[in-house]
Amino acid sequence: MPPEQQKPSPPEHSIAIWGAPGSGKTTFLAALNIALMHKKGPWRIFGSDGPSSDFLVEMTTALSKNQSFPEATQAIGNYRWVLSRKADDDGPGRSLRPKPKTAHRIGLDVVDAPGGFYHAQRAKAGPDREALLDNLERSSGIVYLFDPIREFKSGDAFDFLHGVLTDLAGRMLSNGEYADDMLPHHLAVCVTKFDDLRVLRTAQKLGMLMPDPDDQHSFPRVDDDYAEELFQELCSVSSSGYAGMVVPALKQFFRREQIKFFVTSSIGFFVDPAKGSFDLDDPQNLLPEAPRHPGEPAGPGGPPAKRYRIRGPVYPINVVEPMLWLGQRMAAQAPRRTAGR
Ligand SMILES: Nc1nc2c(ncn2[C@@H]2O[C@H](COP(=O)(O)OP(=O)(O)OP(=O)(O)O)[C@@H](O)[C@H]2O)c(=O)[nH]1
Ligand SMILES: [Mg+2]
Repeated sequence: MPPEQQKPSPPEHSIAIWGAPGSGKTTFLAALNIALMHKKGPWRIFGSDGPSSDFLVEMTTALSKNQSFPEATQAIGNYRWVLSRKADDDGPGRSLRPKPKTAHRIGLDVVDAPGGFYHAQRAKAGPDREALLDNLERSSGIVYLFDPIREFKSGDAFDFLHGVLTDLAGRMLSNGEYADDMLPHHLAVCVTKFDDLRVLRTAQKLGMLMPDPDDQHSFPRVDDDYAEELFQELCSVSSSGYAGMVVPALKQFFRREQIKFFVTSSIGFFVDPAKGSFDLDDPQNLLPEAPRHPGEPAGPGGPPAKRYRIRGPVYPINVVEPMLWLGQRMAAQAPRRTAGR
């Protein structure tokens, strides 16, 4: 490659994915590549090393060709990716030696941990709790996933938030480095599983559904401006009643102007391949899967007892947007000094 075309590696911005077990963290990451391809926009993603590339390839295949969800995560996974924006194509230049076009890159170092590690009780979180906190401290962006379906059944989102949040605040704020005593991260708060009928119908009842003008299937989506309101509404069906404390807890420690809400689905809605269209009366894109053996139990804090397969092609909704928002915000910010770097 001629020297003028060589690009230095972009600075990496660490992003942690935070959420209860089964809230959809790994599926969200798995859907990223597919989401970017569907968008046909200028952004692409590729791995900076072999294992990070492998994850993108394997997960894209699992979600699309095999129509299967990832297994519950067992150990902290670290993926180094580059989000790259193609240089604008401004047509043939007049110069005989046109300047090579330069892509815009955002380096991401993404950490995905088993949801159980976030449990408020250290004994339940296990020995990797410190490693999890190290990762959160090093990250400048966090994707926080709230799963309304789990909340409806188990009502424990707050349990998987407040212990780690308090520990993180203790680690990062106690030495007075931040004058406002607020955590410096950018935080993308994502309501997951928007495709689930209970979430979709709630949004519909509240008059929040609008077709996405940018997609050929006119899938409904909830505008980011209403995402926080939908989150609050879904909290009211929490089986423990504690979900209402999730957003106040986040706002206690993260700066309001650095939080953005999104309503997301990693698998999106079902499109009948024969008709090629979306039907609001038959939107679900997952099917229950038979147990692998009779009486198969749920693991401790692990995946739901009932397993699902994906029904048709995956059309992720609002999966790229939180990552790009974080990536762009972090790239615009001066790098933060962090302990342990
Ligand atoms: N309806 C719907 N279900 C989803 C979606 N994403 C994930 N799921 C369901 O949630 C389950 C758990 O998803 P994972 O991505 O493994 O969740 P996780 O947060 O990584 O779980 P741990 O690794 O155990 O912490 C999947 O097996 C699916 O049943 C989605 O976009 N829509
Ligand atoms: Mg996982």
